[in-house]
Amino acid sequence: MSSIPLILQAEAHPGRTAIVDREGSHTYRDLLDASARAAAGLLAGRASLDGARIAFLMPSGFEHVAVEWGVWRAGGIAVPLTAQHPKPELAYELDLLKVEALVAHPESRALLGELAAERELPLHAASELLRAAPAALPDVRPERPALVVFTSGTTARPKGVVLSHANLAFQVETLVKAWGWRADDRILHVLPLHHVHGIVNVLCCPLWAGACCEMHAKFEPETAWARLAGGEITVFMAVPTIYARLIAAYEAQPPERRRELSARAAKLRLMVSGSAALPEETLRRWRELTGHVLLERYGMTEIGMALSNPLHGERRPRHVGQPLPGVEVKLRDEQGRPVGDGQPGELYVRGPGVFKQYWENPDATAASFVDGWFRTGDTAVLEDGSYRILGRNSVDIIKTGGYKVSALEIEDVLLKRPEIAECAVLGLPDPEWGERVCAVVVPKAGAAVSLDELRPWAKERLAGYKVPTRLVTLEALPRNAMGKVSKPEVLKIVQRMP
Ligand code: MCA
Ligand code: AMP
Repeated sequence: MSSIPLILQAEAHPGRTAIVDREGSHTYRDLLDASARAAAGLLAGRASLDGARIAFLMPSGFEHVAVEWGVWRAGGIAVPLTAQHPKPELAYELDLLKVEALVAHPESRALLGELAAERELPLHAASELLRAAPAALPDVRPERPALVVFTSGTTARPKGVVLSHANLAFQVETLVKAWGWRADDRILHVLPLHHVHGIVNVLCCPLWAGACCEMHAKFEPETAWARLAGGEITVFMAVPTIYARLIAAYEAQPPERRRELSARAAKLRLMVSGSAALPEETLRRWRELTGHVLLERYGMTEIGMALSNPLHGERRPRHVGQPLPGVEVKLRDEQGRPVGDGQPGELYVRGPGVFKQYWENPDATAASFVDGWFRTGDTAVLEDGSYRILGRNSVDIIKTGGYKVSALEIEDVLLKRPEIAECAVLGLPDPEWGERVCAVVVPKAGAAVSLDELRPWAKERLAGYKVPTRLVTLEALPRNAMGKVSKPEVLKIVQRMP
């Protein structure tokens, strides 16, 4: 008997299809059976994993979910890794969390094998775990930690956000109600599975509702269009960059195919955008193409979703709507005083979905809460009953392709290059990526810096979306009266350049 809310929900509809992936269709019964076996394999005779961290690197699909649920059912904390992170970044994550074991797919076996061997950790093959003999499983209480997701902050290294089963259950249940999830829904899943958007909104919500999640290992615009037009998908959710890519792919089609895509996409029940500001032009064009006014919502790794435009009713452009049921929000000025309607302030959030702590980082945890309210670091304004996000409080946080990136983390890596004396990393506004990572560097005397040399080097140390795509060379970085590099001034200089 499990007390994990998501597992209890799944037990209510064993015969329905839970997941469709490149291997075929899998029912909820298949998922419950495979995850129970994975749990037994991980336990290997113990009564419970007691919060041990188990990291796994698997392509999106049934086995990924079965391993994740297996970790949960064995009483462990799931740590989904991503192949986009180069080895040093994965090593940092494993060491920070003191991971107990790794689970690999054949595609990730070589990489995880090295990481496991270097740390003398056990490495399980997912396919073997999923065939382990069943065993008694522990009763995992909802308040137990379920998941660690990494997020970049204004400090140089990413922090691990710890989410409990109760946090996840609240986050999911409020969305299932607000967005009218039904058992006969089918969602197209094209997002990465190491972030809340892909884990909670697009995977756990359908699995809570008894619906079907069609999982694709990678977003590919033509394939996604074929599935959106295939007649089976009822719900789609993505980051603004993906909608921009879909629009570009649509425009490359001949007129007859465009008409067909438009007519078929119009039949979906719901299309949602989030993780970054949705440009008005993307919203307008998507409406022209499909008839759908994208439902924009606002969330964060630490809190799940907080604000959402309504399922029924006005979805206002550039706005993210109202608090979801059970979520409280307020706006505060820099001194922590309330601000009036129409005035910008920092967004604070409270509710059962809000995480309790960053992994073994009490200072960062304490700094992000005031009287039980989580400080998001985003500035927002309330206008005629709907919130609008104005941006991040810190220039050191970049949002690119829906990923949150710390400029300081990239600067730390770039400063290891022998030819770079100083650097400032910035997010440059970009219609496709939201922001684009730009490195402004001062070369050492007599040295030259080139983007062509820098990129492959940086790719071995930083995830692809963190690798600068633009390089600007200056003789010196502008400084403020305190002698610190002034990023607003750097940005002005870069924006004046051709
Ligand atoms: C990739 N490229 C980029 C970037 N990323 N260029 C500039 N900026 C970037 N950020 C380049 C690559 O270098 C490559 O170029 C080319 O684009 C294709 O790279 P690829 O890796 O194939 O890109 P992709 O796979 O098409 O990725 C685009 C994507 C992806 C699908 C939009 O970024 C994505 O899945 N984003 C979603 C992130 C997400 O789920 N965030 C949620 C976190 P070249 O070939 O020249 O090297 S936020 C969250 O969870 C909160 C709770 C919330 O509110 O939702
Ligand atoms: P992450 O920390 O990766 O979970 O990303 C959360 C951040 O993404 C938030 O703090 C916001 O800055 C941003 N974000 C998410 N949704 C939206 C949205 N609809 N509009 C603007 N920014 C958003």
